[in-house]
Amino acid sequence: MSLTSEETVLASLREVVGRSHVLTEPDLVAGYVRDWTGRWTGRTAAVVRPGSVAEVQEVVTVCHKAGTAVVPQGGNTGLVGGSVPHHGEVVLSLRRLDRLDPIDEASLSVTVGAGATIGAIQEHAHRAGLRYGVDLASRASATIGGTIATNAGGTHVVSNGDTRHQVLGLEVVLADGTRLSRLDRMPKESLGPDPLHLMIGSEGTLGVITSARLRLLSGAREQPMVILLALQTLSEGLGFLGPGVLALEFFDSACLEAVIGHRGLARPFRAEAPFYLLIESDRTPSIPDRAVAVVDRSLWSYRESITETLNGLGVPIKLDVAVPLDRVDDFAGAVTGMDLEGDTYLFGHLAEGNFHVNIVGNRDPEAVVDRVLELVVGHGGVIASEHGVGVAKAAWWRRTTDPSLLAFHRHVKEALDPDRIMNPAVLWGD
Ligand code: FAD
Ligand code: 2HG
Ligand code: ZN
Repeated sequence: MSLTSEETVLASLREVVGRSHVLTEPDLVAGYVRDWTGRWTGRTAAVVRPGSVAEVQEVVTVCHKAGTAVVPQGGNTGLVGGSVPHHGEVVLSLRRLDRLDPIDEASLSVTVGAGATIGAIQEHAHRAGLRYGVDLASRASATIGGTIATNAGGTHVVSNGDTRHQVLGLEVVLADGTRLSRLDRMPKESLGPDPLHLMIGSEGTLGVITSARLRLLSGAREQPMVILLALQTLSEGLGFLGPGVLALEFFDSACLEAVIGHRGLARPFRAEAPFYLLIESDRTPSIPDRAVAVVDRSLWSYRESITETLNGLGVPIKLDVAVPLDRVDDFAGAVTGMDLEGDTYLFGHLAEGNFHVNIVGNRDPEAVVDRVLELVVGHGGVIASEHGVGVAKAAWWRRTTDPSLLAFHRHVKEALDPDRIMNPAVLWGD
């Protein structure tokens, strides 16, 4: 943008949302241009904070007319570099759209603004004796808009499904400012394809999610059983899959040592093991004699504090991948056997074959990404399991997506965002 056109755009944006909601001072924008891990820092002329759907429409229309690119942003907890402006895009923060409508107990659903956090939605549901099905350690900041845009998974996919399974209706603003709403869908409809489903997992590249109607689950669970086991192999852990399992999570001994050393958590086992398994279950699983088990709700802190702990050790290179369940041992062995010129940590959502491969200390992220993703593809896995593609895996996504499917994605992008103003660095960027 030339300086004159930048000033004109900023003046229009101030008219739309008010001067105090167009942030331009470096210290005010700093938290919006740097990603949660610190791996990516971008730049922006402004962070715009609309307070209503109408304002979102006007902001997007101003940017569309000026040819100014926009990065929608929720809690900025994304881990693939998709939520920050890489090439000077305007940041469109949705955090002020945080309304929580009253819960509809008859249909077990609730409509919320895109900026509502997962934690706030969970509390709101809990007060009515209900639950929201997706949970993740970033719940205090991650927004419903961001989790829909990435189709976030989290810790309870094995029992509740991922974010896609919770979405009953959406409202979005498209790249030209048009508002589409399907918040009021009937429980049964057969009215042709629902175009708004394309927004789930679109990572801000097709439009801005402004509201969502969510399915809620009945019966707040008071005290499911939480068990921590030491394991020799991951496939041993998969043996616990079955009725009543609400979560099946693993981490390796490097993760355990890190959380003990840096978070002051007590050592849960005397003997060491290569892997640890956390099971949350409605029923008591049968535990083999040779496995050591500890039963306590606070055990979740071992698993949930890994990400924050690793961030304290350096800027981690994060690879969120999944392999078929019958390949988990092979993959774990192969990735730990690689010299990635840094410290490798493995943890993830075992029930889905998900691995969060984190490498701390390596200074060549591109080379590490290539080597690990090559291995994932060689094991018949997926290169992005729950965090999205972002910029971190954009080239790999284009290379590994079936050509006919990629052509479909290209048609959709060209139809909905022909001027490429919606988060251009993500999926299609360099
Ligand atoms: P942001 O980071 O702000 O944005 C993420 C992407 O969504 C960007 O591409 C952005 O452009 C787009 N976007 C955001 N809001 C909108 C909107 N309203 N409309 C259109 N596009 C939008 N992820 C998991 O899946 N499972 C986990 O278990 C998990 N645990 C985590 C634990 C920690 C400690 C941290 C820091 C992160 C974790 N994450 C996890 C990653 C992250 O929380 C999720 O990716 C989450 O969905 C991002 O939500 P957000 O509101 O922060 O989105
Ligand atoms: C988790 O499962 C999150 O804890 C974060 O998806 C994963 O930090 C990571 O790599
Ligand atoms: Zn995860």
